[in-house]
Amino acid sequence: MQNSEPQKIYLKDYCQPSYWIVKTDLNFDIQDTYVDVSSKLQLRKNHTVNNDRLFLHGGELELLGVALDGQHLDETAYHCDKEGLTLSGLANEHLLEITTRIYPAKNTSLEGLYQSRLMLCTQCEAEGFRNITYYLDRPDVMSEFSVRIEADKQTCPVLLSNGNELERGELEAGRHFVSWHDPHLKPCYLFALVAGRLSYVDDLFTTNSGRDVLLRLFVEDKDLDKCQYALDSLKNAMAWDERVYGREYDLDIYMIVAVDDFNMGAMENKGLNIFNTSCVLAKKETTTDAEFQRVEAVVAHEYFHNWSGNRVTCRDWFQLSLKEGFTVFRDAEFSADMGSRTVKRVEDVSLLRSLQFAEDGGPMAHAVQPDSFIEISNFYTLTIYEKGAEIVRMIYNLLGAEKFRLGSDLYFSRHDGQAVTIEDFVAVMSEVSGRDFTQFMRWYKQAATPELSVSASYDEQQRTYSLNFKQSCRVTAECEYKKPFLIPVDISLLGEAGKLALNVDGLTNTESEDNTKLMLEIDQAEQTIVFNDVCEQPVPSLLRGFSAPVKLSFAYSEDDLLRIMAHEDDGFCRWDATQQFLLQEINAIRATFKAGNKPSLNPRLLELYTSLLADQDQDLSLLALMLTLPNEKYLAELDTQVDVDAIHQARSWLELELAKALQPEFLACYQRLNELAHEPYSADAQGVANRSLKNKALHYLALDGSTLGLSLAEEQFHAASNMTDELAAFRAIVHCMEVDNTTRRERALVSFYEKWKDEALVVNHWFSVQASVAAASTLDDVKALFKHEAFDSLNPNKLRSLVGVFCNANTWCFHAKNGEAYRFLADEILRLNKANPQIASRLLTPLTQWRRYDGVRQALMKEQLERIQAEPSLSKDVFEVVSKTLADK
Ligand code: B3K
Ligand code: ZN
Repeated sequence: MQNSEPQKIYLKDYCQPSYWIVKTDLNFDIQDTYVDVSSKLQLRKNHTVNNDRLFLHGGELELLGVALDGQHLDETAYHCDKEGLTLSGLANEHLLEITTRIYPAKNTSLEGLYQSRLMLCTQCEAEGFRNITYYLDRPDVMSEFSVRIEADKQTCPVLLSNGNELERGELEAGRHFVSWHDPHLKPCYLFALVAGRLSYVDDLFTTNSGRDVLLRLFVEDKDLDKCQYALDSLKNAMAWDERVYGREYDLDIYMIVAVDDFNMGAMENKGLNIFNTSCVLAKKETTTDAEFQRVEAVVAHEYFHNWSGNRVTCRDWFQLSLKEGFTVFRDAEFSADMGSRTVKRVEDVSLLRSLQFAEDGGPMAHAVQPDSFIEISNFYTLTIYEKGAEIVRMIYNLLGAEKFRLGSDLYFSRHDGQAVTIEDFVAVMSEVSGRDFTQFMRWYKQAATPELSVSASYDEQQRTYSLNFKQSCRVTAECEYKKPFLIPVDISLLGEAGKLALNVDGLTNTESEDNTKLMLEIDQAEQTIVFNDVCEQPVPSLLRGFSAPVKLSFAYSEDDLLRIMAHEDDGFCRWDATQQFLLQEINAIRATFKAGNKPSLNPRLLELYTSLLADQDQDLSLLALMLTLPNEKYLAELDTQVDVDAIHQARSWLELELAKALQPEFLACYQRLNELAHEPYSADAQGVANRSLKNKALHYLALDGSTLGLSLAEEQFHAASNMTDELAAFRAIVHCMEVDNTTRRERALVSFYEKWKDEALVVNHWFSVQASVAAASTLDDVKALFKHEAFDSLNPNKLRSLVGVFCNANTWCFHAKNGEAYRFLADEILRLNKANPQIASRLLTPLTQWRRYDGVRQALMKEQLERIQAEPSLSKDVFEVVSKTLADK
């Protein structure tokens, strides 16, 4: 435990700073082992605050000198401690000069300025700038930045910062400099600097108003052949933002730098995005379809931040979802427009329901606009991002596309160049629509997932159909009594022959001519909606398109679900109905096993799978998703007390039985689609769809360890000319632990590594596939892989591939009842606590769920959590998660 406990920061305590920083001039003098940073800050008093004291944030910095208005200050003229630098008795305007020395090569936290292979680069969001120099490191301080960088020309030929290049020149002793100016005001979290030996690929985008923008992607020499897809995605995103939101880019150059060591996906620094290599490099030989889609989405996401985040930014970090929720909504719509809308929705909802709902159900549950935090880095969560995006989606659905666009136009014009709040965003939406958002705001303020339970009754005589809605939401630390949410429920009623016309007193569908669907607004703890003129007992199709992030319960029978699959035109609902069917089946199998009996395969499920496999006219990606059983994580999320073994047993049994029973169908499907393998590769929706269904079929074919399935996999493994097919086959081989398969398995492991050992991102797959084998020996394999020549225990991507995948995606092994994996994870967290607190804290996630397991596992997890908590110098990041987790009742 720490000597003094880290303190909580509260939203209610927000106040403006005593000074603004009008201009920021930075000079970086890069030397071999250190960098000297000199800053000149033009300070101007904020007259709304009556205080002549200025506190500048600063981390562990070596302070070389301070001068005020040209006068050197000695140490008695200011106060400096490990939190920052304080000056008192200041006047209205000053020029403050500060010089610090920093050591990027020693910075393993990857926050501030650090070294990654051949370059120095920065990550400043949220509070990394304070590791570079003393500054008002808060997003409401927006300044005009000028940056000069000087370094050795051999080791650092490329010197980059935000905005436009102003000047470059040669210096003595083989050194050179480049200076940059960013005309747009920005908070320091958007500052970026890159220096190193980099190559680049250029492209061009002409904006709607006819301006040419140079697009430049910097990578290491060896990766020059993996740039074009990201550049194409960037151009698509730029055109989309012009068309859909009327937003143009605002500088002459847009730069992206690919970096190997990066804590998350990418960072939207103004004009100089920095990307994890995993989110920007792509070519078919080394990149899977899912990764292509991720590159497209992340490139777009960071680009969209140029308006939703940079031009209009957050007043404080409690408003993080203002930029993240809105930008995720924007990138999701972009991806939907680029590929398959339904598949994108299904993927997003699956993520939300398995991981965000779990977050909402655990000790780290927080509101989308939290009211307190200890370490902001812990709040880059699925709740802020994904639930935040769902809230924006609800606003979009309630307003309709046109009014929403009016709202976003007003938001961008009114708040351009400002740091604002979530309330400001909702206010424009209210203004353009005339809607009162008071109740809606609870989505931002109240934590946890609302539960919506629906029951129905049909009155044949009156020809009325009544739906009764009851909503509730669990108690969380910040709020005991949850007030009812406004829940938009998109609904259709399905008769035997199809959709019924809807007639509810006082309700008309304003957004569409279609009278077979309605957006109900459920706004009370309990309420009943009565449909008139209903001439047969219908099946309700509820939450179409997943119209609200709630846990819905309705007692659907198998027939009901089949009717939804047959008549619902909303692809999401059709997929969801198959999932419900599968969930019910898995529950039934669990119950049979529990009663000591042997389950048998439900013939109706077999029939369903057969008809799905026969119906290949629809979106094949969606079909592949329909043929995928709910994963163990989602099944765990649905259990009150998670029974890891029962989940694993039932799910594996069902998957294997389906594989055996439908082998001819899967084989026919595989063979038909495999014939397309010789066609030129394209990461477009059709290509992705074909491969995803083909590889789903291969997965089933190889599951029973039969020679047929495994030889098909081996054939595909060797013949594949793209990573999607190669990896799917590799996984099928490696995941089959049958003794007969040992030689084939080992051969595949060696040959994949030998082929790809120089491609770091592909080697990450090699680690992940091994970490996700569902076998008792996997933990030992993971430990052994730590010592592998390709593993780097400080590289976040490597850690995620091995530790992250083992602890999060291999649920059954991670929760082995000997507690070995818990101890292994705790050791890792303790090792990383100092080196990289953000990654350490992220890795804690699976342990935060300890209360949901049986007594034995709870005790084992608790023991490890307490061991972590006892560490004397715990980082704020780990402290916050571990203390909230142990306080969980
Ligand atoms: N804004 C960054 C995330 C920064 C995370 C800081 N720990 C990436 C993004 O959401 O676009
Ligand atoms: Zn973002």
